[in-house]
Amino acid sequence: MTNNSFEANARDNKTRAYDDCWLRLDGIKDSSFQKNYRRCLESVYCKADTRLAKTALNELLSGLTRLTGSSPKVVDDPESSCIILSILAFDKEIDSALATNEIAKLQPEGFLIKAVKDNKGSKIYITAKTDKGLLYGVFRFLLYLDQQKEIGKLHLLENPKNPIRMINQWDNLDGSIERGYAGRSIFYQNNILTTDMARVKYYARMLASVGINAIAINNVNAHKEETRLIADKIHMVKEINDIFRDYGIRVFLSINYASPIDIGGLSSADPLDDEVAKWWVDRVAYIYKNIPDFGGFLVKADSENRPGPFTYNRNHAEGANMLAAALKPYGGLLIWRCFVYNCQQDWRDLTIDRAKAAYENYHYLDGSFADNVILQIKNGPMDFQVREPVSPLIGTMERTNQMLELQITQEYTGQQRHLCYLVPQWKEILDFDTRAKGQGYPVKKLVNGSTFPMKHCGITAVSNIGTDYNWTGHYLAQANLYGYGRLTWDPDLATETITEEWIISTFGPKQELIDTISKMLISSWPIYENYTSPLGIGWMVNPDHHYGPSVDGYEYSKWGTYHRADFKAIGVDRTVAKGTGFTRQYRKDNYLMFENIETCPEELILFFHRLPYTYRLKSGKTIIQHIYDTHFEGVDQAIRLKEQWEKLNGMIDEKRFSHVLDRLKQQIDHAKEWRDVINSYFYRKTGICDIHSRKIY
Ligand code: GCV
Repeated sequence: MTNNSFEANARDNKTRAYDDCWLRLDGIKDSSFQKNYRRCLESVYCKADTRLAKTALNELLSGLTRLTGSSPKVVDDPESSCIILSILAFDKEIDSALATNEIAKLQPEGFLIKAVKDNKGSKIYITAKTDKGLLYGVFRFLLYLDQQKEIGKLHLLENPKNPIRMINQWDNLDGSIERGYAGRSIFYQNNILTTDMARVKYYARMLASVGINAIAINNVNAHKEETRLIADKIHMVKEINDIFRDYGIRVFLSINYASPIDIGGLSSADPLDDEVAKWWVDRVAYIYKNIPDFGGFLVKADSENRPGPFTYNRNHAEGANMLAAALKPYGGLLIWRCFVYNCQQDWRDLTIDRAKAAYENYHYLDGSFADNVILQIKNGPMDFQVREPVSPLIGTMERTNQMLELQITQEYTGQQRHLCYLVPQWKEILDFDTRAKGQGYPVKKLVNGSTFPMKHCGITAVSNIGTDYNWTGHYLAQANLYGYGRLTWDPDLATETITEEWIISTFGPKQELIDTISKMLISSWPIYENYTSPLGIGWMVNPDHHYGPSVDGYEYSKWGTYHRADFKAIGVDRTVAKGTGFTRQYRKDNYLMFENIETCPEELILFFHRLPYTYRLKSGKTIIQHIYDTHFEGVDQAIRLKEQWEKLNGMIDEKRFSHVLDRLKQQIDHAKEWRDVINSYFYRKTGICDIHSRKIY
């Protein structure tokens, strides 16, 4: 690519319309900083010419142009001062400039970025073992510059800590998005591809810039039109794959388990039926003929009325392995979701506990899955509630590939109308000690394959983006997508570090902005929890769309989502001693911790125990008083979020300032509704007054 064409690219108005995110690369504002390193940023040397190396070079050139205001030149000889992009073993002379002990530490997707000063000038090496690593190195370098950090100190050696770092789109071909809160699908409209593929490309850049390397491009609920993606609509997948390939992202499809019936003309989808297996072998061959680097399938089977192997009395290992065998010759992966539970429950039946379902359906199958099957396990045993314990499946399966599933889209956490920054929640999940082999085995060390050997593993999450001009509906919800990517790359990064990075790339380096927005973001999940669901109870939302309070919305329905509040007590007893026995699904230390009311973490106490409203928490408050207090406090905190933001008036452009302000105002109104509905419900149920005599309706 010539200098001219990347300049044209950088000027592309369409692209500019999308870059209202952390990739805006607004410029190195501090002019003295700019002056010191100017020369180094003026020339780029790159011999590697694979597809991804070209992407890396183009990203570097256009990124530097945006950052510095002028375009660097591509040089044929490494000059005295320049940036050197290199893939190891490609250019021996360049390799020799770098320390061999460092190079030895690089893994295939890792990179080394190093500033070296010699008597000829200063150079910056961006080096990797593969072109993919090089691309990640370039993005890290650009975002590092954007952080206004000193180039002279550049010395970063990073390897991703999770092999698979994935995104799940819940996009339907008609353009709708299940649980989408940021407009329509960026991929599809009216059952065909969008005309705006430039936006898809921009999304690929955003994802690659934080290290995402896989994406499932359609909803796990795959219906009629989506089923055709593996048949006459394969060209749509191919076109999307062509874009993601250039950013090192493998494309997966969510499939319909009943495809052999729905589009194959067979009478069965029984995984042990030879005709069915052969149908899939042929289908998969067809897909790989069209898309040789296709990633594989993501499957939601026997879940929420979707078809699956249970229809044929087959277990899920039998169901998954048949598909995995078809994918295996091509290196394809089969990602199988564990979100399987009885969704036709009777609330009167106290013998069923939905929380137990995933473990009951999968634990006994440990060791029976093919080596290209990965179980995708939601973080909690229920469904992305504001707070849940970690799923007991994670840490108790020793011979099965696993992936953690998180939800970036804010289905139960304010639907991108409320500010709810989820990085602190994800950190808690990743740091939860599963006790898999004793103390010191947190979730992050399970899903990266370092506790029990796994051939494939990692983290995935449901995306929160759409066609909204700002990608995520609530502008500040971009921080969730950014933070998710950074955490999948390195779950050990501190929340504060990720948050600060995002703020600087998005709003600039002004300290007051960083301090205020960090504080707002980091406090927002506990605030949301305060005015919504107390003590791990969950589910007190309006049915179907899940927005807003309805304490009994799901209480008498078929979904297994009960809090069982009556006039005396609230919560589900999940102990072995008196309840459903869910606690026993954990490793012994965790089982005992949750089982015992004294050691059960209080924020989850009503998830595990059924308690009278007069039960005293460690704070000395009764449960009922805790409910009242947190709901009043949550609203006050939401008001303070708005006040904090208002102080930034004049420091942020008007469009973003007023957009966020507007969302924060809506949040306050809605928080008041939550407060009043919850407090009134429990006041009327219990007849117990608020000791502070505040207004309860
Ligand atoms: C894609 C929850 C959501 C559903 C979602 C399902 C799942 O039940 O409400 O919209 O379906 O989880 O994760 O499969």
